[in-house]
Amino acid sequence: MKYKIALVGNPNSGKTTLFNCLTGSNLYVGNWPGVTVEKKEGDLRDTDKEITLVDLPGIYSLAPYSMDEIVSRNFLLEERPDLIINIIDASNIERNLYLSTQLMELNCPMVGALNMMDVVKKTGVEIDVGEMEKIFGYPFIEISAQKETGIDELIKLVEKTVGIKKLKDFPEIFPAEIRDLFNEFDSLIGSKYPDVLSDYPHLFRAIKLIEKDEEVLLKIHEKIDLLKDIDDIRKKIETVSHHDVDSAIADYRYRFITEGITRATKKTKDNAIQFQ
Ligand code: BGO
Repeated sequence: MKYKIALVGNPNSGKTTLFNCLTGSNLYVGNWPGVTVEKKEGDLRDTDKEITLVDLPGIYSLAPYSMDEIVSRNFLLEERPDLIINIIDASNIERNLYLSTQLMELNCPMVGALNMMDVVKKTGVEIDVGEMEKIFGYPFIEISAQKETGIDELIKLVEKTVGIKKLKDFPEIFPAEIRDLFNEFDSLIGSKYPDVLSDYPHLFRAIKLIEKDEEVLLKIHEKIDLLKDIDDIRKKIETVSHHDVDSAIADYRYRFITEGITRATKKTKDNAIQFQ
């Protein structure tokens, strides 16, 4: 069995450094089809399994505003990797976990590599990875790609996790009344527009339609009824959240992250620097 896994993370999270640590020989460098964005693939080292690691362009979110975001998200949606390694700059953990909350909606098994732990430890902050797993629903490993610590443990975790068919249920990021609206909208899409993005993960599809994501709208532009249904659900979300839809969705994600990080981290020194 051959596995294809993806390395996904924010720009400057240490992705290139980690990619080099994780891969041995057999590196393939090319371009993503149709664009001048570099594509790197390599075999995961020190494993008996056949695992190819694909380095996706660094991104802050799965919004389609840059070519890097479009390339990364199309790969995740169309190629469906067997596993995502989500690299997180742990010295900037809240901002990096924003992308993670979106990756969690892709129905793909995931492991979290908390990078820059050498920097974090110096600030006197400890991260409880067991607690992180309980809160976020996928396992985490502390690493320093630059100092090459935690890499063997990460490879073992990837080996153990890849190929697992039964996904853990990722936690609920949104409050119940918002989830109910997403579900109501998802049912409506399923019954009224069964051909619309039918191969997309459901929650991702619902949220991207509700956000009027540009790439998604391009695919449904002729469906005037659907656009009206999207406007209706947007109004309901605005009524419940008292915010415009985009801010509401982003706020819920950040609230979930902030609460999670408060539970999973502690300061061990008085002069510990606050996480951003
Ligand atoms: C420079 N710890 C520390 N301390 N730094 C790390 C770690 C880590 O675990 N991992 C990566 N870095 P990329 P993207 C640099 O290049 O892999 C550093 O964008 C410098 N360069 O060394 O490129 C890494 O692929 C001069 O830093 O990230 C790199 O995701 C001075 O984080 C930077 C200081 O890593 C980004 C740093 C000329």
